[in-house]
Amino acid sequence: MKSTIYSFLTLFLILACTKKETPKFQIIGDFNGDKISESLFENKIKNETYEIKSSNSLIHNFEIPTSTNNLLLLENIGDLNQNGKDEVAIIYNLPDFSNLNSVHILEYKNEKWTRTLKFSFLELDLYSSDFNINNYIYLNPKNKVCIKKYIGGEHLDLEIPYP
Ligand SMILES: [Ca+2]
Ligand SMILES: [Ca+2]
Repeated sequence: MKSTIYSFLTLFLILACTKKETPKFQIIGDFNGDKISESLFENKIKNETYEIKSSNSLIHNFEIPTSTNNLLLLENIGDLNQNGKDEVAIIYNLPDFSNLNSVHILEYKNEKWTRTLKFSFLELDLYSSDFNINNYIYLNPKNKVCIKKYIGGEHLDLEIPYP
């Protein structure tokens, strides 16, 4: 009886240890414009190296620069330029003590992830309980892309040209 309990315990421990790490960030959208939703999630390649990987194997991975401590944010912000592909916002976890960080907007173009926009952002905002990235980049009623940019100590809502 005792050995059976030990066997179960061992099996439980093995299962617990081999359980896959749940990705911290996982989003759903149509990122390649084939009208089928896929997921995007962070995936550990090795030690400190991470990538953004898709459930659709046709979408190539995006390696997160090792100069960062991975991500603070990964969000689907919708199809800003209305070309059928959802854009992705990412914020890197920068190993510095600065209050300033940047929002990077990526779109999947010509078989690779391309940065279409980058704007400055007050990192403290991210820790506010009502933080929503859709207040920082959005379409206005005229369907123009707007960003809330942190510049000169204040937030400015700006309409900007977008690719
Ligand atoms: Ca798709
Ligand atoms: Ca798009």
